[in-house]
Amino acid sequence: MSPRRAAFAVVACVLAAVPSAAAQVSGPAAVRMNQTGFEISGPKAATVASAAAAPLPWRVVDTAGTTVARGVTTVFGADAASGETVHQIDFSTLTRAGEGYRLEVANQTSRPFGIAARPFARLKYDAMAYFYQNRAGVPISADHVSRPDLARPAGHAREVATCFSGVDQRGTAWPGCDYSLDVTGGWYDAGDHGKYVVNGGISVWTLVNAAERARSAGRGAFDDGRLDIPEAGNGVDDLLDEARYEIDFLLRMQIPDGATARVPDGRLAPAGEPLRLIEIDAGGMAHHKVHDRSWTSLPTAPADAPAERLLYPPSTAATLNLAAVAAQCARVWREADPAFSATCLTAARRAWAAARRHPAVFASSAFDGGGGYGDGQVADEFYWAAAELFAATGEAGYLEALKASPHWLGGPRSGASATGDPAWPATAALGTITLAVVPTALDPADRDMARRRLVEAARAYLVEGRAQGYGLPRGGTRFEWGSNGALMNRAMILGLAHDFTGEAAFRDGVIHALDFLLGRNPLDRSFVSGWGARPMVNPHHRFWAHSVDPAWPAPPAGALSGGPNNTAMTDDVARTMAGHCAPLTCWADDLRAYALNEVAINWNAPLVWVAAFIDPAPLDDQAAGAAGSAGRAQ
Ligand code: 9MR
Ligand code: 9MR
Repeated sequence: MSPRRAAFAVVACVLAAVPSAAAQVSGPAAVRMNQTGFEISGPKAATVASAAAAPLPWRVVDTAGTTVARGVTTVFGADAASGETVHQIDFSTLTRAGEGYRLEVANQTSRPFGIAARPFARLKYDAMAYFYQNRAGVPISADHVSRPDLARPAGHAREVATCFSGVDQRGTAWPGCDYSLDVTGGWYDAGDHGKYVVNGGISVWTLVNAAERARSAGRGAFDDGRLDIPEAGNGVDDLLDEARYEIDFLLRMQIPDGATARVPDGRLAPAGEPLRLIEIDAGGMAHHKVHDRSWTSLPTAPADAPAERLLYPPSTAATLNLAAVAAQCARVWREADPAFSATCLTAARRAWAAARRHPAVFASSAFDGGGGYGDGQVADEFYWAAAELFAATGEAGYLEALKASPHWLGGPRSGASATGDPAWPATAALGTITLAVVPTALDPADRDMARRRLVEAARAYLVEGRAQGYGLPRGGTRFEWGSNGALMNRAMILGLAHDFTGEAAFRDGVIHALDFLLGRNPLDRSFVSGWGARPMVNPHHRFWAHSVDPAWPAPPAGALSGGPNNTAMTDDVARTMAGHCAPLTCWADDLRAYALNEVAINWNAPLVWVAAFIDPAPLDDQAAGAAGSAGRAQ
């Protein structure tokens, strides 16, 4: 793959003609509800648009036409996020399992829905399949995918890359480096083929946290052999196997001792001006990312990707992501694989030391061919990494660093993400979660404080949800790129609050977040491929590109769309919608709409966490079904 061939990729922004009505889904219904259905004893809610000022009678009828529940709506009124005037319906009192129910209200009838013991049992597995199918470096085997057309040859089978050299988009001249790293493997980030340490970090952490929770709950959903991956049968939990596939890659992104690098000097140069570079001893730091020299077009199969792959300069944020997940790895694999655990611990310590030496090396986003993932605030990454290193080692030095941090025992709002959700640039809550759930030498009072902070955040999410006509546990009218992923991160905090308190309202809040994803939204869409009557079908993805060329596969089930975005409407489709859509309707099921409808590891990972929280048992667990509401008990 020469740089010369990469020049052809400048056509990246010109896509093949996209069929105007790409989505093959049925028309919208007036009654919006979770299209997958409801748990027997779980909350059951729907939203219907109506300007009626008084409550409206509703009823649920079964397939025989018998009324099985009735009541009146709650008038919600004007709902700014959807741009509608709505009523809410709570039919939680209906607890009889069945199929083909319909909810009738104000001359409107919902599509048929079911009530079942475990409607979401499969979701965690579909959501996990996303990761195997986006592996770089190995063929995706027909043996492990749900349809033959999803199989593909290995992409970037031997990925040996050197550092970007040349002049970037803001005029900074980068010298390159005198080494190459073999960075084969890991997952592609999203619809593009970039691999970004910052986003890999939060995604791995979330999956490993889900694996630990599953193991401590003793329900076995991710035991060896439960996932359809090549490693099934190796004696290790499959969720850990999948996470390790990314950890192995992240470890490869660490710079060898003795290497130097030229990096930005940490001062913020005015936009458009070249950065000032200084030379540093870079051993132990992590390269921020590896990606194509310039954007490739869609579709592009990973195995045919034409562009040269390059390492981009190291950053403090990437180095701390590596420190955090490598420390988590050292702890979690200690018994399963002591040698791997030791490798992880060495990498984590080296990364921590390197980040302390160079605490203000920020990634520049002025490169073509990949996402930026720039983050100018790394106090939260320092805190997260210190928490993981402390949990792994119990050493006093890391505890001192934790206590000195502005984020010490801080909840999700600590870390300054705009919405108060954990996110790739806002990782403080991840550290607090680890301190709250992992047995460590922490003073129990401090551990309790960490839990309290998470519970406080979860309570605030529930309060916000009451101000939404569609019930999602998030307030306001500003939705960012990847808002569905943010919603799943909130649902994870709600799930933890349920673990800590046992309060049913927190679990109900998780269901309300899933309700939104799976159909209770003003578009009457499910944002998860393969789930619900009107699923997302046209993601921004270079291989699952069926909507632009039928020769390419449609997505497998279980991929989560980025979701409504009315704040960063940068792609061609979003641009034409800007100013014309109510906040929660600023979305399109269109491959071209990467700001609205991309799929990504950091959005699917919390979907896995949440789906496993709601239903932690394997599919064939009869006891879980008989229990009525799988996963309700801790
Ligand atoms: O395909 C790219 C997607 O994965 C990114 O999220 C997005 C934003 O960084 O960029 C996409 O690539 C587009 C590029 O930014 C501009 N030209 C069109 C590219 C393909 O849609
Ligand atoms: O998820 C990222 C979002 O928070 C940013 O606003 C956006 C623009 O910088 O980039 C998103 O991440 C994309 C990344 O840059 C490239 N791969 C696809 C990611 C998801 O769209």
